[in-house]
Amino acid sequence: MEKIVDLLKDTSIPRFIDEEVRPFRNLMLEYRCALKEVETKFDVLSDEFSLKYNRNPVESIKTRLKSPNSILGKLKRKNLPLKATSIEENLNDVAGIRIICSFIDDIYDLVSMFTRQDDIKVIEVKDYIKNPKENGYRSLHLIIEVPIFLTDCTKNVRVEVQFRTIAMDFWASLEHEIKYKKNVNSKEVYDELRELATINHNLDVRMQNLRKSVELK
Ligand code: 0O2
Repeated sequence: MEKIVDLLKDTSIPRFIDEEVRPFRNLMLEYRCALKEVETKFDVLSDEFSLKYNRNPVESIKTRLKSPNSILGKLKRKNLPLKATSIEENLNDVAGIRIICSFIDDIYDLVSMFTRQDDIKVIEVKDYIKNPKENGYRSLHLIIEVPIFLTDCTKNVRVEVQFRTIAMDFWASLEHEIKYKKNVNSKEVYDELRELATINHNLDVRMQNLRKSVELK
């Protein structure tokens, strides 16, 4: 919460944000609850899958709540009102969960197990594994709504779920580091990262084929 206090000192942000502090806090609480709900669902799927098939499809799970600075930055970039209701209506990625899987097939299995749950409403699917981004980025993104049960009501809350293999996550993490932290933007670096993405994908495919051939033996 200190961060929102810092933001109040930023004169470029209109003063009416004062009255938005409480709704903003409530909204963040809802996003935190939604993340817990979704994380539990993947813990359950992973536990049962492990028991059934004797291997774990989920390598790790990371959750993150977008920082107040990034939220306000995104609202400003999109020329949207700096209000809690505007966050709720327009931003899909305030609550984010990343599921890192061992193999590509595990991603599609988990997506199908997760999205057929009765209380999950799929809003959007972006399959950057089948259709990688121009720069080579691969991952499968879902925007979903999950109900959370509060003291006096039930609310459907949006969460972005990203599925990656270990290899995809390795590439994306380093690409993010190189691109944003070091602020490098040359064609040489872009081409190299793109080529590495292809090598990375081939690695994923070969690992998966190897697992399948070992399972058949
Ligand atoms: P952070 O810090 O991970 O949250 P939208 O959010 O819908 O306005 P867009 O581009 O349509 O924007 O969403 P998309 O394509 O679903 O991508 C959103 C998130 O995917 C990003 O969130 C990254 O986490 C990840 N992502 C997408 N493209 C790339 C990429 O080329 N490289 C890397 N490393 N990650 C990518 P944020 O908000 O950018 O960051």
